[in-house]
Amino acid sequence: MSYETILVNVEKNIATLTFNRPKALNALNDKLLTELSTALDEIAAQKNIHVLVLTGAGHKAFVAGADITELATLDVPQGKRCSQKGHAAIGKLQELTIPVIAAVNGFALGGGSEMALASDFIYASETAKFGLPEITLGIIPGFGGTQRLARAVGANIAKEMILTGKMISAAEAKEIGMVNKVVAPEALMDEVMKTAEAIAAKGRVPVSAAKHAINAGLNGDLPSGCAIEVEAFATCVASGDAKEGTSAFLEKRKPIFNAGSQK
Ligand code: CO8
Repeated sequence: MSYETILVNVEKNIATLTFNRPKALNALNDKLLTELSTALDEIAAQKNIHVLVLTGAGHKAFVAGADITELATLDVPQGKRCSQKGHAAIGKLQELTIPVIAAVNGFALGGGSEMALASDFIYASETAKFGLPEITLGIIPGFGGTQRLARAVGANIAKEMILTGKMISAAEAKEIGMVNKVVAPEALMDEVMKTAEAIAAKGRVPVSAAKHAINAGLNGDLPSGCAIEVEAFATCVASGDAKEGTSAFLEKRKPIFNAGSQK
């Protein structure tokens, strides 16, 4: 399916979704949120896709936030609907059973940082900049930033960033634990793809079970998280992936997972 505001490309079991409004630094407008939600449904339905990579078109921005031209005209009910629509799309991203890697290639501000935070982890180019500048616009993060940033980097750092609205460099984002890896701009997609391919070569069942157990556990206490892990582990042991992984070890060969869905 083709879209106006995003591009979706699938190669070797990895989907790349590119936010594609470069003239507006890939700002998230209403149309983009609708298309993102539809694309995520399509990606979830394709069992040959094992990893999703997110990035932004052009060299300047990942996503420079929600589209301020649309935000400027909202009243209270419209503001609520807009925030809920963003939460629904970004929540769907987080809930995908496949891993999502954000390749942040430039500005990731407001809704852009919120989108990246809903991925499973972030790689960034040295030129990337992160921030939740909403306070400067007289608003607050409305696509999950108050929740996901605090969970990712701790409440104190999240409060400082959200209350000042300051931008931070990719290196600072790595230092606070928001970003896993920082590389030269020209190396970003190669690095992300290397990691995506490493994950895509693992079994789909244990990859999604591990993601589910980590995410679900973070929303509750330790005993509940451990109980979720027990269930997810039990699902894995009976899977073809476990059969292949353990047989390969015992037969002293490399495992071949997802044989039916490799293209
Ligand atoms: N929305 C709409 N257009 C944008 C946005 C945006 N967020 N960001 C940049 N643009 C546009 C600019 O208006 C400009 O358009 P034009 O060429 O037509 O004038 C073009 O992109 C290029 O931008 P600049 O000329 O400003 O480029 P600079 O290199 O000078 O600056 C910056 C780059 C620093 C990224 C700057 O553009 C900027 O500060 N942008 C706004 C960043 C921001 O405040 N983001 C947060 C938005 S609010 C948000 O995300 C809330 C999410 C939750 C919403 C909940 C729903 C209710």
